[in-house]
Amino acid sequence: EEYTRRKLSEKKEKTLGMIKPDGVEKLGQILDEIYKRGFLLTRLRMCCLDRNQAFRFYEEHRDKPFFNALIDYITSGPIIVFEIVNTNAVDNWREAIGPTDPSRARTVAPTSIRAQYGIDVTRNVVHGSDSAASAVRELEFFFPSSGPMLPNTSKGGNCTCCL
Ligand code: IDP
Repeated sequence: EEYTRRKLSEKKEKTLGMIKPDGVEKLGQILDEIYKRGFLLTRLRMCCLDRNQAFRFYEEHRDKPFFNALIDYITSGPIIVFEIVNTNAVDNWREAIGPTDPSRARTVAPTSIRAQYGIDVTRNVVHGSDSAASAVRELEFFFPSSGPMLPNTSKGGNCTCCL
């Protein structure tokens, strides 16, 4: 019974991971962190978000006091987004990245990615969907099952990933 419960809870799941603009500068180290934990990356792309796209991606936070800082940050340079397929991918990836605030992460989860590479509560290097429902929405945002992908040229060529 315990075995069955564990196997059922280990079902394969997908989540969206993101290396944020400050993380792209530490790309090699962060990819090492991902691979040493055994995460399987099945789709991956680099792109830049313009402000409208960033508003849509983070719309649940629009009334938060940190919203403008978040939009400035996430549009400040290229990002790398990927689909992770893993057992309990949503929870396992959230655990790997650690708490939102890197200084708190350094206390409660010192080996997490945010603890090691995060700068402050805004510039926390990585993102992970916070639920299975968010994962579906966020994967569809970056890897739509029909229609065009988000163009990576929306900044009119100002962006270092679409020169
Ligand atoms: P999460 O990324 O750990 O799920 P959320 O609360 O969903 O955290 O916030 C989204 C992002 O907004 C964070 O990853 C971080 O970049 C930024 N953020 C969250 N809380 C604050 C804050 O209190 N001050 C500044 N930025 C914040």
